[in-house]
Amino acid sequence: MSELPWWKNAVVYQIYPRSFNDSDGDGVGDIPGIIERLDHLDDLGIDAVWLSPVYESPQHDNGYDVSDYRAIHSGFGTTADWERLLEGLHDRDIRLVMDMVANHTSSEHEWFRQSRSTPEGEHGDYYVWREGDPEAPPNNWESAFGGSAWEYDDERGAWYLHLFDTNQPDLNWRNPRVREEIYDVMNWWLEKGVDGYRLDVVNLLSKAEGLPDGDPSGEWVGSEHFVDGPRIFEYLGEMHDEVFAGTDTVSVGEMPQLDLETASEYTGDGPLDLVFPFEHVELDFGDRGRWDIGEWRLPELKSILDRWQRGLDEEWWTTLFFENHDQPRSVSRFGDDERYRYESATALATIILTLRGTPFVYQGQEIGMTNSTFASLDDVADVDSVRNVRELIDGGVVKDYDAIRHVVEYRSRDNARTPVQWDDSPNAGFTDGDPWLPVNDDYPEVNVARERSESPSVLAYYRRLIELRASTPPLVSGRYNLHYPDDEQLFVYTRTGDNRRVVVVINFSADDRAIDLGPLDGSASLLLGNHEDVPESPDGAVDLRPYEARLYETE
Ligand code: TEU
Repeated sequence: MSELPWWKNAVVYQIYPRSFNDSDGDGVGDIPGIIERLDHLDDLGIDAVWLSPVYESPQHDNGYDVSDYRAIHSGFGTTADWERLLEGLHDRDIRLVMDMVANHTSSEHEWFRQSRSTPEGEHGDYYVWREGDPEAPPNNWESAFGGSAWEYDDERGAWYLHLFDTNQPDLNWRNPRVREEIYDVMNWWLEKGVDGYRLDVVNLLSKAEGLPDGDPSGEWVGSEHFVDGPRIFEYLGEMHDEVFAGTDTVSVGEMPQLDLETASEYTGDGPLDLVFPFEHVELDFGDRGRWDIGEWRLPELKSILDRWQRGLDEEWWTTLFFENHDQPRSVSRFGDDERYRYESATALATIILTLRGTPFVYQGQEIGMTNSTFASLDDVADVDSVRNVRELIDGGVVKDYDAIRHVVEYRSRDNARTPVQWDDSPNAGFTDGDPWLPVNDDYPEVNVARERSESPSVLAYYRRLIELRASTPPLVSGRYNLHYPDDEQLFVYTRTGDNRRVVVVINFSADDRAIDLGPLDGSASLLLGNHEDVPESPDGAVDLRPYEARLYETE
């Protein structure tokens, strides 16, 4: 496997620093807190950490609003702490992938302060400004967080574009100085030893010439004019040449509304190594899109994953994920977080860690953390949820919070952001203070300490699966083949290497299910399963229990 770049062999673990571990009792996670928990990552066997933004930030969007790209957010620690973290990770052979937010900055960034106060100055053209009637925004584009994507700035007497929060003005990528500034920042951290970047909303950098109105009936109005925009390949090609070329790093582009064909242009011979597609986590959108719950069925999930698995050519490589800091907890969403929490969390782990691609595991996923409860809108911290829900209430689409609470508790990004549950002490061992977002009530049952001491446990299964993946070449680079595509319960596929084949058999349902593994009989041996008492070799018809997953190896 030595010819593969490291990131094709890697399992990546995402840390959302605010919610990982608090070392100083202020209720907010921090870098020294991460350092205290490095052995947890080491035990898990992961190869790289993707660290959500730790740069200086007023934290309106928890760090995705950067006010100084070269400083560590004071609430998270110091540059010296960050250096200790890097060293601690590297000592354990774990790489560090930083998060780069290049589409926008915080409105408190010095560039934006200058830009709004001195239009004719050096930074005047760093953002997307339009003059005009203070009552009428320049076009009908919408912010991802609800409402117009434009804000009128009294100081400059002009509108600025913000595809996200009003505190997150979009940078003007047409300006070559802006592009250079970002590459400089990226190179600055690379010189400090980071191993790559996850690039926030990086397919939104190029906005269509003239900023034309979008189709008003679109799900994200205007997106056809800024998703994969006209100059995006030029910008990312330049970024590749200026930053990534000749380094042993990884680049992962986060890309809303990405389709498979465009994805294949971004990777392979394209400017990036990897992309995050979202089709499979939009499967359960309802009529009102994200702020509604739709029915989803297993054949549909399989069909989306299958298409992205097979990609367009041999070189194709993708990311594998069910969770991140923007997604609800997968066991609550796709599994059963009550009766079959262990079983369904491990079935999901099996999928993420045995498909073709680079798996990304989000903090807490490895212990089967679940969605939380948010009794009122005051309990919701996430700017995206708060703004969108307010808009739905103000627009009369829903009567009040109670009418949409079930959707918030299903979908809100805060579900992923409740503190990691380390043990059953107060606040789950996350903090000695008052946590910035309440700990999920289920922490006495769901926590790392308990998962370490109990058998079976979600954590132990993740650990074994990660180990197995690392020692089983077909699980990394083997060909992928789906069986039973239309079956409503079974998720079965093979990963075929040069002289070994792994068969993955999952009963992704809460019912018992028989499957005929006759063709495998005798010659197959069990590699791993998430249930006890599994025969070493399948013998014709096999009875699978709810959410049972098994991996067999055959010639
Ligand atoms: O997210 C981009 C993005 O598309 C999300 O806003 C998404 O629409 C939403 O989270 C629902 O899934 C990235 C970051 O991951 C997110 O945390 C930031 O808020 C956003 O960019 C702005 O930087």
